[in-house]
Amino acid sequence: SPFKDLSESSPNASLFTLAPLPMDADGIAQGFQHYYAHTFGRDRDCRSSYYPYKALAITLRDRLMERWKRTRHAHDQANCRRTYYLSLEFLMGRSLSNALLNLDLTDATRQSLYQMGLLYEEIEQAEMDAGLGNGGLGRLAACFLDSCATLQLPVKGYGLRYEYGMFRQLIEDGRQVEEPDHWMRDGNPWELERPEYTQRIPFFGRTEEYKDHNGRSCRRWVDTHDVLAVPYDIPIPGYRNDTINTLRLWSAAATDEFDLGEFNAGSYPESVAAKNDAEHITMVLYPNDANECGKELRLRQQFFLASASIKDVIREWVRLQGRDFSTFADKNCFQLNDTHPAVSVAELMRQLMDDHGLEWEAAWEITSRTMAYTNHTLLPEALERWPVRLFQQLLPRILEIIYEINARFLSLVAARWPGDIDRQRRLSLIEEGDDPQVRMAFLAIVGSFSVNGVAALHSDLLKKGLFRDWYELWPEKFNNKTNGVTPRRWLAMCNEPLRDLLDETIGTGWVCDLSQLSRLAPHADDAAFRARWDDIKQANKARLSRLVASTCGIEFPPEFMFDVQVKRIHEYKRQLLNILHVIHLYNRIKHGDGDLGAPRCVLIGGKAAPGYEMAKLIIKLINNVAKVVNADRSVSERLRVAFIPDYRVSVMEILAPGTDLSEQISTAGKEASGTGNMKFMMNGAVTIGTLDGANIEIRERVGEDNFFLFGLTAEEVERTRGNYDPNGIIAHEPALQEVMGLLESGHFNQFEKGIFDPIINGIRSPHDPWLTAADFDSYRRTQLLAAETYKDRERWLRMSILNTAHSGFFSSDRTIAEYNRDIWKLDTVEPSPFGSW
Ligand code: T68
Repeated sequence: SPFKDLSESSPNASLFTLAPLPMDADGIAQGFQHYYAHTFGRDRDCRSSYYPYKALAITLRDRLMERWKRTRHAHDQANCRRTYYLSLEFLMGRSLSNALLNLDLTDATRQSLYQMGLLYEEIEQAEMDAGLGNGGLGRLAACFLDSCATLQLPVKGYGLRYEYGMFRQLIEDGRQVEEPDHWMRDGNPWELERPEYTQRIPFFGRTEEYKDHNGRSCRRWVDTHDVLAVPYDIPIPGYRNDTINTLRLWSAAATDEFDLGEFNAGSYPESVAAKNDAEHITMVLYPNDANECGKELRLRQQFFLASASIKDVIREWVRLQGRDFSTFADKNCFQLNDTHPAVSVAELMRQLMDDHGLEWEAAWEITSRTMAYTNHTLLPEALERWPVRLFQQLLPRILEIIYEINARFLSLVAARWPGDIDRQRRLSLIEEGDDPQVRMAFLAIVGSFSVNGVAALHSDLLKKGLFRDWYELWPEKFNNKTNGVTPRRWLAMCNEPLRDLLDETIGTGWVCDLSQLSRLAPHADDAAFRARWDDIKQANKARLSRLVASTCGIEFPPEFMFDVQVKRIHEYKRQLLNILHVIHLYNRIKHGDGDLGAPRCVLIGGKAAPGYEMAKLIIKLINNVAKVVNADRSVSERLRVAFIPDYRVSVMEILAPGTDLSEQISTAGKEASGTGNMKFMMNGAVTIGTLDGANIEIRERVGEDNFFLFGLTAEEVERTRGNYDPNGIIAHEPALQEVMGLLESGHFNQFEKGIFDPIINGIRSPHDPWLTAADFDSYRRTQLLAAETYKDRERWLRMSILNTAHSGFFSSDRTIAEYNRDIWKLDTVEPSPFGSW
């Protein structure tokens, strides 16, 4: 191994004491030139924007490096309690602009590049999004890391270094086509490989009993096929505070003996195949945002993350504290981002018992005081279950431990509710049946001291519905943590003109204390301020418009109302309701009826899971409707529609600032929280939405006059089930009837007969879980009100300003402060001074 310890040489301290690098335009220029010319060997003939980007990124990374080391050192010195955020997804997007903002180097960099004849705006585009997530859950993890670093909390993220991130979405003939996202092909300048911390992760094999040196009978996992987990660290800079936290991503690699055994048996190709198999674990992100598909590779990913991360934490524990685990639970906390890493509960038990010799009781005491679980969905089809037989094969020792946890837990249930067999069946970690399943959410709840939902309504519904029995058993575990988003990326970085106006109006303190935005509220009454707000919104709309023109080939006039819905395509999110309303507007314009309020541009974007046929058909419908609407001159002067392909973090950075109306129209009770809703609100969009997820809290804060509410409540949705009659509703509502008539006539699929039948049948089905027809009329009327309100410029601007002013609560700094107050209980840690180590 090239990572042997030094024996003779002993490097002196000066080797580790980095001098602070210059943090000004000249320093940036020097670093840039060094890497561009000396390291990459490029000159003026090179026209690619990639090398300037890479030279700049490394110049910045150099400036992160010393602060990063000082932060790690301070955490070690403080011997502080720490949290590990375990997540299969971190949707980081781009890092360059964020690093510049947080290091306060944006202006210096622009200036020094400009002097070298380069435009920053062009160079920043060369960075690929790190799309290591599906949507809200992965982006939340990224916002949380930013807030933890900004609040100087000792929190480390653990995830997987997928070779391929979220697929790239192309639209061909109106349909989604997926292309692999080989985002690291040209390298990733932000990562630091750490092969010296490689871990071995066991799979397959069998378990056996043996006697330890005290004659105690123990169990162990043997004959395993091991895979190496190699860590890569990504720096997470806090906002202008010198703290740099770490996101550690694991990459799978084959062990040496993997090939040797086979090689000696004379079958080299087989040995390479086995190697491939090991390395496939972190090859690709699973692109399903809701329903799980029970694939073995996915379970391998989950265990790989859990096992490697726990080993890493224990390695550090032993390095700093030795082999005494008695205070481990006081000093360590794992936050599980949904059930995806929930196998950690059993894996921590295994490592404590099998690798470190603890008894069951001691190991359980530690585990159940260390784990905390966040739930992100109420949809029953999204609840993870794994076939017992899969566990048996892939993770036999883990299954044994899960059985033992279950046995002990069920005897506790029996003692509390004697004879209540049905309750034991309901609460069992194992769902019985032809193909018994492990219920991962239940494993997470049993093993955790905290269980939280992500918005007030969602946490409430968890207690009343999905986890009712559990709440009855352990009410003290349950709590709410309403989501938030980082105001650095989602306001200061993506909306520079607005940031400057905010700085000028209320000072700069809002960036780290977003509640200060409330001081904007009085300015909503100031006509001169509104005019400046308007100018900024118009400029941001012009930028959005250029993006739509270049990616969709459709002109969006900035004076139209910009109505935007971007999120994963899912039936419960009801992109369909949106497009039905578009069809309604089209129909009214064609009939020359009455006033529709302001003209509008409707933009929809989002990816469908590759196997989710209905979601893909909805994309096709949106594109077909767009084609008809945009091609009709009589319509397109009042209405335009576009589907923006490959929606991702860097696209949202342009959309949020340029949006007037934010569509948050899920069937009530289905969207756990939403976080796009918060990004739009911060940037001065007004929401049209149902009483679902965090919309409820958004409306509470901005006031009912500044929010367009429609639709059934979650309770009404539940009551409607069983006696829902969409055909009756359609027959009694002329507007909807005409929309259905157009759809059913094949008006949007003239040459593709019958393709939308599944959509039509869905809307007309009394079993439609999303109640699209039930909410249509309320939606239509509320949309009309929004479009009329938009025409009253002063009124609308006031609403827009008040939305930003009351968005302070939705900062992820507030969310993280609550996680810390109620769950993590960490002390803040300042980095050690320069040169102190
Ligand atoms: C989202 N969930 C919720 N899941 O839908 C959203 N799922 O309401 C909430 O705001 C957000 O989480 C943050 O709390 C997801 O994004 C996934 O992406 C996902 C991925 C894999 C498997 C299951």
